[in-house]
Amino acid sequence: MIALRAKGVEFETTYINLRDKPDWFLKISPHGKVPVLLVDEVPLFESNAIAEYLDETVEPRLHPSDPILKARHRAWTDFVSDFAASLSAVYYAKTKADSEALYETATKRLDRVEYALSVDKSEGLYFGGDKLCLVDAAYAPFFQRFLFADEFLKTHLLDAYPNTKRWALNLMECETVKGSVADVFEKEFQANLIRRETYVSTLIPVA
Ligand SMILES: N[C@@H](CCC(=O)N[C@@H](CS)C(=O)NCC(=O)O)C(=O)O
Repeated sequence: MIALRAKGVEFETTYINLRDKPDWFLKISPHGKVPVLLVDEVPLFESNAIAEYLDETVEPRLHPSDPILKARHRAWTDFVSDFAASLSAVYYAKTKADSEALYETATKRLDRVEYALSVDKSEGLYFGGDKLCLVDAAYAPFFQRFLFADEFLKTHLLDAYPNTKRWALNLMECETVKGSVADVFEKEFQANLIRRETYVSTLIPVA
């Protein structure tokens, strides 16, 4: 969604209930997961594959043109699944103790992101400079979720990683990122945390 918005592509979004996936969706999504991008009736799946397809076909390019830098951006984009899994484990934990026990892995992954920023980030607000790149598009959704949960969990995990924290906060201020989620995002995310009986959901004041 962020890559589509960054490129100014016209697209239509259909949100589905992941707890009750419609048949038409199961037919087009090989793993039953979102996102899926339908291009001329052909379903593309896996965020990175979708982002790469968009980058090859639509201007402006969000990957750097230099092949070495592009390979390094791709490598950091590949790391997002490990990174996201470690942060989501912290806020999906069912007890305070379980959540805190997961800080260590999250810290190791944050350490790698801090390293990525120190060696491969361009000057500017985002990973690729003052314009979003595909590394930004890959990480932003996970920072969005973690920062929402962390308002209540108060892990302070990002405090030890100043470059990561600044990057995450810059992404949260970016209109392309902000507009990439539905208006009900926070409400739905909170409902998901409650349904999963997470520790963090017990800390969120009832509206
Ligand atoms: N590696 C996939 C992961 C996609 C993924 O895990 N999507 C989640 C939502 S963020 C999903 O559809 N979960 C539903 C399910 O697994 O049933 C990608 O990047 O596209």
